Amino acid sequence: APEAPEEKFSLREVLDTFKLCLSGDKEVYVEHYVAGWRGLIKFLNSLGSVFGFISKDAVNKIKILVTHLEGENSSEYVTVQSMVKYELENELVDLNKRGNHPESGCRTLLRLHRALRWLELFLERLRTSGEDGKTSVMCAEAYNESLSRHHPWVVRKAAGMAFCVLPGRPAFFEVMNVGTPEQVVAMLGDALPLISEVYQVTEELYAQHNLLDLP
Ligand code: 1Q0
Repeated sequence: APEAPEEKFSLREVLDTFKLCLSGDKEVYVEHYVAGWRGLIKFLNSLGSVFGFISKDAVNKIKILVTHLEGENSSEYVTVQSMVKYELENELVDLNKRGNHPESGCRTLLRLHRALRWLELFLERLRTSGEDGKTSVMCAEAYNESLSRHHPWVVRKAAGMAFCVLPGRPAFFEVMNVGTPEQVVAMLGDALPLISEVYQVTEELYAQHNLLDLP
């Protein structure tokens, strides 16, 4: 049966949402950040049910952020900058240990932020790899250099097993729905600086406010 069009992943769409993420004065719009992740999760889901435990957690995080975006204080959640300011000033963040605010925007977005670093490293490897490059190895290396240090052993183990069943580079490129491998590589070249800038801006903001280790 043909896929519903809205379920079909397109790398270009994701690229466009990440383009919209940064405002002129380098604030990060939560709405577009969330939309970018939605697109990526679509992609993840198309890879099969082995990735269900990953996509479930990501969907959960997105739901939490959407609740803030649509809640009574929605105007405080327009950008990551305004969210950080609002939640810190109103003591809505658990800073040292988990407590009354397990669903703060700050700690929730931090999890996605760390995953964005994984994405950046993975896509960079994908972009520069040869035709016979192994996506499972690229993915594992990117993970080990970033997200893995924030995960307990059992999650690292499960992630490692999931990486093993990733499709090869050609199939992977196909799912991206862009065109020839050369066109995918070109588009990755366009996308990476954007993703990287969104990551850097968020990283600096979190570092400034000492939020990089939120429980
Ligand atoms: C393509 C293969 C995808 C592999 C994704 C690598 C990430 C592995 C992460 C596995 C952990 C998931 C289980 C839950 C962990 C949570 O404990 C953890 C911490 O949260 P908390 O509340 O317990 O403190 N959660 C996280 O670390 C968040 C992880 C979110 C991962 C979202 C990954 C979405 C992946 C999208 C696929 C992108 C494909 C790239 C190619 C597309 C081209 C643009």
